[in-house]
Amino acid sequence: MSFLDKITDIIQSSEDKNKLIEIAYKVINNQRITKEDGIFLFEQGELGYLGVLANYIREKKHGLKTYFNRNFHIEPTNICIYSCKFCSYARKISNKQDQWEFSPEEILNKVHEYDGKPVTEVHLVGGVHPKRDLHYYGNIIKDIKKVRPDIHVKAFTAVELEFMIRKAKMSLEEGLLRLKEYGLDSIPGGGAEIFDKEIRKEICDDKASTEQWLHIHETAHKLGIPSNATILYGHIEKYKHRISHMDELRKLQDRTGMFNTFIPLKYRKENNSLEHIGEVSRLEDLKNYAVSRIFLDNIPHLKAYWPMIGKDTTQLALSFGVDDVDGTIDDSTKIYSMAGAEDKSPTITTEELVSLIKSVGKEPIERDTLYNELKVFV
Ligand code: V47
Ligand code: SF4
Repeated sequence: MSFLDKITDIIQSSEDKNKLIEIAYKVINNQRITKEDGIFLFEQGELGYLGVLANYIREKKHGLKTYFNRNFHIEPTNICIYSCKFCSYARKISNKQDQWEFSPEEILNKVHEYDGKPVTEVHLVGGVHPKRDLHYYGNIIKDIKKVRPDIHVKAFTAVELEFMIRKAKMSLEEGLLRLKEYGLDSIPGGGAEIFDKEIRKEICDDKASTEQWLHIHETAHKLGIPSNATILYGHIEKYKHRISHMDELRKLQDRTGMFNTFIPLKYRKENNSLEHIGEVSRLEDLKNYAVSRIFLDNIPHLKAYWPMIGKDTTQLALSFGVDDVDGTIDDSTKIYSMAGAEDKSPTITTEELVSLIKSVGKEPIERDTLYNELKVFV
């Protein structure tokens, strides 16, 4: 059965058959879908149809390859000046309960725990501490690189960067270049949340704005620093806000081409002030991955962050457009465990990750942060 027959079969009974077929034709012919098409897919696309379409794109781009890396996370502090309503982990500097800050020495000790282990990436993100500037964190990166010159440092969301550069009284370009000199290799995708101004005002009013987030990533790209992008979905946003968010990313990527991967982050409700709105279903997660894969034609990879959605949904997501499952991570991230993520103690061995991927018929590939293939597991 051809791809188009399969699609036509699935949407036999749909009233919106013609529009769905038209979108499938666009995908087959490598034509970009419009924002209206994207919203239509969210509203009218049946899950089977979306899965077939997203998987078609995934296999065209990557075949059965499924990427992961060996990484660990360090969260230097949960002290934060901002008050994002969805955040379960941040504490004000005056609120000592459940608050932490690791000293530079303690951070280095954590890096030393991986001496002799084949990790390739450290992911360093945390709260926005009122007293720490670019040089404080830059020196930490420099010391990490002294200990592990081979390791890729992916550090600081645009929100953290905006503050630490401002605190150091530098321009954005100067600040990013200085961090690059200290050893920063790439920027993670956090802090994007949702770009729509009204929704952003509602859930994270006081931190770096949409314009600032986009400008920081674009400037980083121009200076040769690649990055990732995220969306926080499943709270008070509507489908049109998700599509507008992705549209901003798609336009930026057309200009720079330096986003590596898009990471949808499902809102988790425990211990934060949006708890009353609940969480979206697994089906919604799969739908969101699929539409993301179909809409974002120019971002090469789509990542399911397994500690957030759990290992089972991650396996399913591999047939809904996802080709990357992040990494071994280790038991060191609290952002999600405090918000009620599936995995309270997110660590997985390479063997487990490999078998999780293989057991759903995909091919595990160990990658580095920039998606160079390091090892194929046959
Ligand atoms: O920006 C905070 C999210 C992000 C909650 O680039 C929450 O490889 C859900 O960006 N429910 C930071 N999400 C983490 C991040 C990230 C994660 C994994 C990989 C990469 C990468 C980046 O965490 C924040 C926010 O969107 N977050 N609280 C919550 N309750
Ligand atoms: Fe601070 Fe980040 Fe939490 Fe917002 S999401 S309060 S910026 S730690």
